[in-house]
Amino acid sequence: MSEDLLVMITEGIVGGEPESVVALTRKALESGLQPLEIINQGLVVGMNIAGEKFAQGEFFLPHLLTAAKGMQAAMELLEPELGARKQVHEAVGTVVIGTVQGDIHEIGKSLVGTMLSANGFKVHDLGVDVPSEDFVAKVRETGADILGLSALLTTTMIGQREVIESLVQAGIRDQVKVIVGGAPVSQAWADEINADAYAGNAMGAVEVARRMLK
Ligand code: B1M
Repeated sequence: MSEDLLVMITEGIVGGEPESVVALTRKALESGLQPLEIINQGLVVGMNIAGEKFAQGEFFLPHLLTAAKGMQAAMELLEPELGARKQVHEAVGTVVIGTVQGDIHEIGKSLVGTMLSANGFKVHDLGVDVPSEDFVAKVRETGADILGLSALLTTTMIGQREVIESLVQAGIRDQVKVIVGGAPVSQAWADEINADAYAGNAMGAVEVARRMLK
């Protein structure tokens, strides 16, 4: 039954049916499935299939947009369940996060921000297509412990290096730990651009962030 629901959520994402994805997500929560199970085994599976179909020329941009719409609508239901809106009395640490300039992929970055926030971090989410100078300014303003840089395109990964260089130029590189992530990003890339860490997914980012602040 639960597995059927997850398959139906995946199909709803791929089929471009945001309303049905929301209804099924609600049903999945009511049936006792955990929010992270719904995300990783239902929604993300659908997003990956949509991405593969796009790469093969079977899907076009509007298909990706409706798939994203479905996932974002479902996330509105799931975020409160992840504890993101829980009152945190004493933040574990402060994080500035965003998707680098030229890149408008939002969902993965938002999921990372949500999971950090659910785990006690104070998160300042700058959104997508964020210029290097905005990251630098926000790190300065907030005195952030961690800067999270997301990039989903091979052509925008370079933006992560640019932000790190901007931190160096601003003289604040040693004041903040930089975590990089996103589908084309790897540990090797993180090493190459002198990031402090790479995380492959949202929970990985939480673990890395916790370890950094120990
Ligand atoms: Co785009 N897109 N897209 N897209 N899109 C990809 C990324 C692509 C792999 C699809 C494909 O061809 N198979 C491909 C990139 C190829 C490449 O460069 N290697 C691609 C392309 C080519 C493009 C355009 C260039 C298409 C075009 O215009 N011709 C264009 C670029 C626009 C731009 O940014 N300038 C484009 C546009 C779009 C939409 C706007 C239509 C839409 C985004 C809508 C939105 O976000 N509001 C979109 C979508 C939806 C996708 C796919 C299908 C799904 C992305 C997603 O949301 N996944 C994607 C294919 C895919 O990834 N399978 C694709 C779900 C999300 C939960 O996962 O974002 O990977 P993800 O995040 C994960 C991890 O990566 C990691 O944790 C997250 C949670 O586990 N992570 C971090 C992410 N950030 C992190 C930061 C961290 C740590 C971990 O620390 C700070």
